[in-house]
Amino acid sequence: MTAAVNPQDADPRPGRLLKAPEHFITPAGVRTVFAEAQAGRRDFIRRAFAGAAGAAGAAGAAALGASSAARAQPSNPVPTEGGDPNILNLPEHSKGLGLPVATDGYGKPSKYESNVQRRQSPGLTQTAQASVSFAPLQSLFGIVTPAGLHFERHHQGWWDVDPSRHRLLLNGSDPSLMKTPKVFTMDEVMRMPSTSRFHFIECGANSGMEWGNVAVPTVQYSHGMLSCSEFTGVPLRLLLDQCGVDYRRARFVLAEGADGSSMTRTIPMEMVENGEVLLAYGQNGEMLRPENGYPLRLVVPGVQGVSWVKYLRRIEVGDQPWASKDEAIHYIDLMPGGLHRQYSSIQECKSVVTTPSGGQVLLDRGFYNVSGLAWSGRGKVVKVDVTVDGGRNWRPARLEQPVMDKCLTRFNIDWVWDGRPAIVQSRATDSTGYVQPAYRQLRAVRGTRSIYHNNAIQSWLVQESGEVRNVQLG
Ligand SMILES: Nc1nc2c(c(=O)[nH]1)N[C@H]1C(S)=C(S)[C@@H](COP(=O)(O)O)O[C@H]1N2
Ligand SMILES: [Mo]
Repeated sequence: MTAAVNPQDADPRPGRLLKAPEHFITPAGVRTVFAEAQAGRRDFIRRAFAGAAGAAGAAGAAALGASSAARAQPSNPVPTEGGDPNILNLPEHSKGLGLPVATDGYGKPSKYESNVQRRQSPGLTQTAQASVSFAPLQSLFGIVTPAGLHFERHHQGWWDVDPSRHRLLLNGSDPSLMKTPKVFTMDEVMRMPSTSRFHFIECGANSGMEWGNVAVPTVQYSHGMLSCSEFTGVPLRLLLDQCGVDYRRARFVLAEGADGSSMTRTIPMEMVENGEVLLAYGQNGEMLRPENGYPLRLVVPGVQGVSWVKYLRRIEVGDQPWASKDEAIHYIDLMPGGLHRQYSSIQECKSVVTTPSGGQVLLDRGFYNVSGLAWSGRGKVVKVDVTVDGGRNWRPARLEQPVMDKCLTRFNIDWVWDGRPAIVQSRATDSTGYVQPAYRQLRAVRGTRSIYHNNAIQSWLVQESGEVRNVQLG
C-alpha cells in the first residue's frame, strides 16, 4: 500500500471516482438545521449532514437532497458487450455547425459543470449578508481559483461599487505621522507602477467548525474558505511614500472598507515597508469581482483574510495597534488557560487532500491520483508527505510547479487502492522548517474551544464500500 506506484504496472486500470454530490441540503433541511441551532442543540451540522455518507438520521434524511442510491453508478458507463455507441455512432457535434463566435461576450463554464458552485453552509449564520460561501476545492485543478468560484466572506453584504466615485483616503492618526494626507481616485491608483503576484487568501475561520470534532462532510465546507489568485496592484508603500510618512514612528497601518461593516484591521508597518502589501484592483487578469472587493482591495500576503479589506476606502498610519472590534473581540484565539490571544494573523502552514475527499466514492480498486493543496503564510511549501494508513507510513508527494511564496502549491501522489479501509492524510512543511501539526499536537497548545487558525492535518477515511468520510484520529 505504501510502495511507489507506476501506473503502467500490475493494475493499469485507473480506478473510477464518483464526485462528491454537490447538493447536500434541501431548503427543508436548512430550516431543520436552523431550528436545531436555535434550540441550542450541539452537533447539529454534523447530524444534518450525516445522511450524506449513507447513515441517515432523522434530521439528516430530511436535510438531504441527493440520496446515496442516486449516485451509485457513474453516468453513461461503457457497455460490457455489443460495442460502445459513443464510439460507433457519430455525435451531432461531429456532423453539424457549431455556435458562432461571441455568442457570449463573456464566456461561462460548460452546462455539464453547472454543479460546481460556491456554497453557503446552512445553519452557520443567521443572515446571508453576514455569511460565507465556500469554494469547491474538490472540483478545482492546479492552484488558481476561477474568480466566479472564489470563496466569499461578507460582514454586511456585497456591493458593485462605481469605480468613478470610489476614493482612497490616506491619513495619519496624528498629523506628525504623515506630512501630506491625500485622496486618490481609481484612475490615479491604476496609473502607478503595478505588480502582479500569486497569493492564497484564507479566512482565519477556515476549518473552524472542526475544532471540537468532525462537523462537515466535504472538503468544500472543511477547507473552502480558501482561494488563490494572481493579484495586480500597486504596493501600498508607494502611496505612503508620496504622503510623506514618518516610518520611524508610524509603525502600524489601519485599513478600512467602504461597506456598512466598516471593517478595520491593524497591519504592522514591516509588511508594508517591504513592498508586499498591495492595493489590488486586478484578479486573474481582469478587474476584481464585486464580491471580492471591486474596485480596490488590500492584499496582505500570508495574513488571514480579514485583513484583506475590500472596497478599501481609507488607510490610516499610527504608532500603535487600534484594537478595533475586528481585532479585539473577533478573530481572537481562546487558549486553554482562558486567555484570549489577539493579533495571531499569519496563516500557518497547512495542507489538505482534495481527491479523494469527503463525499466522494471510489468505485474500483486500482490506481488513483491522490491530489491536494498546501500553503504557508510564512513562505514556500518545501515538502508534503502523504499517508494512506493513518500516519504509520508517509511518502513524499510530488510538488507541482510553480511553487511560490505565500501561494497555494498543488501536490500529487500515486496510489493503488487495494479495497481495504484506508485513512488518507497530508502533512506539509514550509521553508521555515515548520511542520503542519496533528490535531493532538494542535489541541495540546491551543485547547479545543478555538474557532480560528485551525491548521491541523485532515483525515479522510476511505471505507471498504469506497465511500469517503471526514474523520478525526484521536
Ligand atoms: N470591506 C470588507 N472587507 C472584508 C470583509 C468584509 O466583510 N468587508 N471580510 C473580510 C474577511 S473576514 C475575509 S475572510 C475576506 C474574504 O475575502 P473574499 O470575500 O474576497 O473571499 O475579506 C475580508 N475583507
Ligand atoms: Mo474571514
